[in-house]
Amino acid sequence: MDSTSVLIVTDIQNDFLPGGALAVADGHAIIPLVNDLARRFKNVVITQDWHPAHHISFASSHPGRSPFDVIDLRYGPQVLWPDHCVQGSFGAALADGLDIPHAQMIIRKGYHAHTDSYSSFFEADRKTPTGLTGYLFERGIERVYVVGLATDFCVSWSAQDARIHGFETFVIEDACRAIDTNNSLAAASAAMDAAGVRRIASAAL
Ligand code: VGL
Ligand code: ZN
Repeated sequence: MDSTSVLIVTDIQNDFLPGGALAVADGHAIIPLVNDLARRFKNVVITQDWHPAHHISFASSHPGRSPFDVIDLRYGPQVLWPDHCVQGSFGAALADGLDIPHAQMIIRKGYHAHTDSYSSFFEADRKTPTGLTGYLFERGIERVYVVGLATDFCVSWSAQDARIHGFETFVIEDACRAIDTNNSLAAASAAMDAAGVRRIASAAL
């Protein structure tokens, strides 16, 4: 891929793999494909979900609530999750099988105790930037390809935000897996289509 394209490898961390705290079904299955795709990109950014203990997105922080409940927070609806990707924990580490030594940047997100961050561009309040936009602009990036976990949360929100910033944006669907709670995958797919995100298969690259 030319130097104006970037691959964003989203949240391929132990907690999102089978056996992890917020396991995405079949999440491990994408790793070989992601490694292969990454070799074809000069520019690769890796993202890492990175929460403090007692993060606001954890059901355990809300007495009486269970994982996958949805509550209203000051910035909108928030799905509550099992404790996951706690800073410095094994679950937050990048998956062992990920083999992308030439990745240039690892961006962490979700580190503010009171705000979640699915997207690698904006936190869930939709206005606090992570800094990734400036990084990509300064690098002259025009096209963003997104892979990883999970399709219906961090991948979808990142892809929609990439469109907001004017990047031509692709989600490589066979290099992603979904959580799919409360119809979230269908909703995310429709939202990506409406935002002008192109959902493609790796074979089309
Ligand atoms: C994610 C739920 C909670 C994701 C992160 O990476 O898609 N999903 N935190
Ligand atoms: Zn998270």
